[in-house]
Amino acid sequence: MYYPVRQRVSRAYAEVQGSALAPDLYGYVVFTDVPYGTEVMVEVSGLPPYQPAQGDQAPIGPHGFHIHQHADCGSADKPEPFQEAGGHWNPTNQPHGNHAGDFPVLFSNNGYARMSFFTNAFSVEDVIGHSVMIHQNPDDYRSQPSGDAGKRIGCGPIMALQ
Ligand SMILES: [Cu+2]
Repeated sequence: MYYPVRQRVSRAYAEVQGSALAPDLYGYVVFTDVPYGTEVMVEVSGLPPYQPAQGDQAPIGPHGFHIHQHADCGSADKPEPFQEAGGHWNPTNQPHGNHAGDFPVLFSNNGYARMSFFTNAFSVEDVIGHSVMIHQNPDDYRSQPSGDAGKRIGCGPIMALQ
């Protein structure tokens, strides 16, 4: 059996920059059109050190990870960074936990994370013009509207590739 390589594969790319809360954070997310959906691959370094929960303070890490509405990662230095990116991208009007851009949490390995996963919740084209966002705290996949994932530490506008 012969398996032809597809002539046209769509990809999108986001370069992730840290906010003042994680100034060394840097990395990328690649979205690739695959059979039945989209593969999302992320590689980042410079995540903050893990801190366990203390009292009513949420743990730092693993990190909530989502698609947000706007491809605008301005105000990296404000106390509440990246507010320009808006709230969660939620094209099908679902509760948080089932937003199209609700991703698995990102686990840090001494600041480094690498993860890939599959989703059929969107195509590559759908996410262009939005942004990826990494949060300080874990996502509980329950609190509305954004999983109580805390402040925004990394952001990248999603752009079409090639
Ligand atoms: Cu988010």
